[in-house]
Amino acid sequence: MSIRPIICLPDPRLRQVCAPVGSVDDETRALMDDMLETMYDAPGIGLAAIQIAVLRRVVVMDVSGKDDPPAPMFLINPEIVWSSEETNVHEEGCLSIPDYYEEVTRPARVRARFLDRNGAPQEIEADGLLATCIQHEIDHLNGVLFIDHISRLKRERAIKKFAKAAAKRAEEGM
Ligand code: GNR
Ligand code: NI
Repeated sequence: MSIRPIICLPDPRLRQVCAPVGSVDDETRALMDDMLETMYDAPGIGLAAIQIAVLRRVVVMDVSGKDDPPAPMFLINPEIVWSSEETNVHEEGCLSIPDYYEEVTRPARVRARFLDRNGAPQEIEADGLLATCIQHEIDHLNGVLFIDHISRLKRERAIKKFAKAAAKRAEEGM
């Protein structure tokens, strides 16, 4: 297992659409083990493979509380098959948009279908933080970031801030 570097805004790879996993094999499981270690190290409650520059439809999550035992989840080719009319507002952050937080409105409950670590089909119904996190992660697989769900003014401000920081780093590196 190893911790992999997390790519950040404005890296254009974050805007790519990820390809489905054809078969869940040892390579997929090794990728998920690296993702889980990277996520716990960050620390975060979810991580999509695209965030470590692997353009595959693979997600790991753990929304257990800090005083609870770890509860890792592995989602391959996840899809939302139902979402509630009722919405929920939750403050979101993203390991690929460090130190930036905004409230996002999303469906309060969703049902998701995915393949587990063994390639077996699963379906779960989620609410609360788990529902928010699943939607945030599935967005990543489609090149969508949580800032795409906030006002255009706030989004453009955030993008500009990260573009400036990247330009400054590039300049310092020259
Ligand atoms: O660690 C994370 N916390 C979080 C908080 C609210 C809504 C979504 C998230 S996911 C985020 C980790 C991440 O960037 N996953 O893609
Ligand atoms: Ni994220």
